[in-house]
Amino acid sequence: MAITQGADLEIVEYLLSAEKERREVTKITDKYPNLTFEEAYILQEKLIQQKEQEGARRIGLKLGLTSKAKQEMMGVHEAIYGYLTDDMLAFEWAPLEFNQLIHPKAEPEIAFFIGEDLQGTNVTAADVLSVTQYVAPALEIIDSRYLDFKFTLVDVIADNCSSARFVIGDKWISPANLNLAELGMFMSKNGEVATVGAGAAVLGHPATSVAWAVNKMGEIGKGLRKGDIVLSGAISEAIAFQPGDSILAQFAELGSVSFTCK
Ligand code: 0L1
Ligand code: MG
Repeated sequence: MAITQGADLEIVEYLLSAEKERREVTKITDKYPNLTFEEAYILQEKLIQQKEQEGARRIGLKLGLTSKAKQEMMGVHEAIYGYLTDDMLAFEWAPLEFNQLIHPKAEPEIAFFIGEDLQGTNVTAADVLSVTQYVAPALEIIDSRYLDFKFTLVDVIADNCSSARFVIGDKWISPANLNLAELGMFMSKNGEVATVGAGAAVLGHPATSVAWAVNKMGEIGKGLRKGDIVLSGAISEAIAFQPGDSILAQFAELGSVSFTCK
């Protein structure tokens, strides 16, 4: 163990207070350079349990580092996952308050609404699609608690994969007749196109990304539950925004999702 007993709660408190007080902190591997992946996921779990004790409810999962470009940038070959809680849910009609965040960025994603429990270690993309009731356009707002958004893989896992908020559009449709890999998307800021991409940017297919997370969770006896929302991973790079900015992601066939920031 790279972290001693007691240090885990200290780390959780360190990250949670940074989030609550909206301030950047130095990454935890500066103090614990030998932290392992397993320990980072344990820290993430403890952080979410602490949020639950404070009244939050787990409502799903998010994938991170799902593009080859981002994995290469971080020098890794695997995606990561974190949890969504109900206090992260933001709405198209309610401006996002910048002063509740540190240095947010928006990423376009495809959200999956899971209609049946799904657990295992050999789960395929087809299995994921068979339990997916709907897919919908989504924007994730990431907001790393670390200084300048700089971290190692274990840092970001412990920080619940930079998750902060997410917005889901109002068009929820069955994935049965959609080719999610070929689904095109552009994201704009204040009416100007900022990024473009397609579903295939997410590990080849967004359902493959969700299957990866289910298998990874399966190794520790966890899985998806009926009613979970899953953000399958970013279709393009994230873009930073400021008060006064409007962000929109427009997906072919899936419609659009947007928010404004005040
Ligand atoms: O959701 C994401 O893809 C972000 C994962 C963490 C990496 C980052 O904060 O850029
Ligand atoms: Mg994301």
